[in-house]
Amino acid sequence: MGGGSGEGGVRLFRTQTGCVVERDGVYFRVDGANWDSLLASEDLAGALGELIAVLTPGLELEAAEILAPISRQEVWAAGVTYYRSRGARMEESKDAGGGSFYDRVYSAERPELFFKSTASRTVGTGGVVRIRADSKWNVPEPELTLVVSPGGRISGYTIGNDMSSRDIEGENPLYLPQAKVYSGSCALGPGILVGEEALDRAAEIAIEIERAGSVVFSGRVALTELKREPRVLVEYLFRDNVFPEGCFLMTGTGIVPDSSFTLASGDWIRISIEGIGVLENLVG
Ligand code: DO4
Ligand code: MG
Repeated sequence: MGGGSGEGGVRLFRTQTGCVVERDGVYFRVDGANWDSLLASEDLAGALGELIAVLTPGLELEAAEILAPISRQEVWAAGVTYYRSRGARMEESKDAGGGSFYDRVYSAERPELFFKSTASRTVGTGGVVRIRADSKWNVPEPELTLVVSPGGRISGYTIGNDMSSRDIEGENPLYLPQAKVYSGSCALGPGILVGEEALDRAAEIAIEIERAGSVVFSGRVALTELKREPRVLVEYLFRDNVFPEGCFLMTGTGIVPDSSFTLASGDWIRISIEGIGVLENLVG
């Protein structure tokens, strides 16, 4: 199977034929389970444990069957949470006078949080992410992404790609929503690693971009470089906001290619985090 990581732990997948749970490399199809109801659970690990206790294992799951793990949830994102992101934003916006905003937000108590996506703009593993037609400088942003319950609990983790138009963002920080939110600007997947404690906080995020059979960019960063605690990011997001079906919160990028790099149509982007799996997308 292409979707799971085959490692220990429980992973939940949204597929063309319903919800599938993987536990220690064994797959269970959870007939009749509703994705939004599962993500609204305040104890996702417990709910899945009860469901699979009465199911027979032995299912095969093809990577092509896997859908983006999102239905009615909103996707939000944190920014400038790694030192590398702070430096890259200051550099790209220096002519617009935006440099000091990024420096200040990196060390401020309140994090940068912005609305990123809905299901209609989001693709899963194997899907096609897009470059804006009016942009010439584009990068993927590989990000650990929190799956959060309506009560603000971290139910699990997935991989996110916060596709970004650096020329639009760099021209003026007020253009951020246009640089970040457009059709095909977000990828999530492959599935959800269930449980707040399930993630090895010493794990790394790795990315590889392949063009015409050659790797044109690769990078990795340890999650220990993330400046802010995931729980604190969630706490700020939930201040005066309600998420009846839960939500996703991208935690920011620690990998930014050099200024000479831009994505091209036909590139393959592969982002991996140990324990969660690999999110693979074609640039359309
Ligand atoms: O402030 C601009 C966006 C930052 C961002 O998306 C990131 O750091 O990942
Ligand atoms: Mg980002």
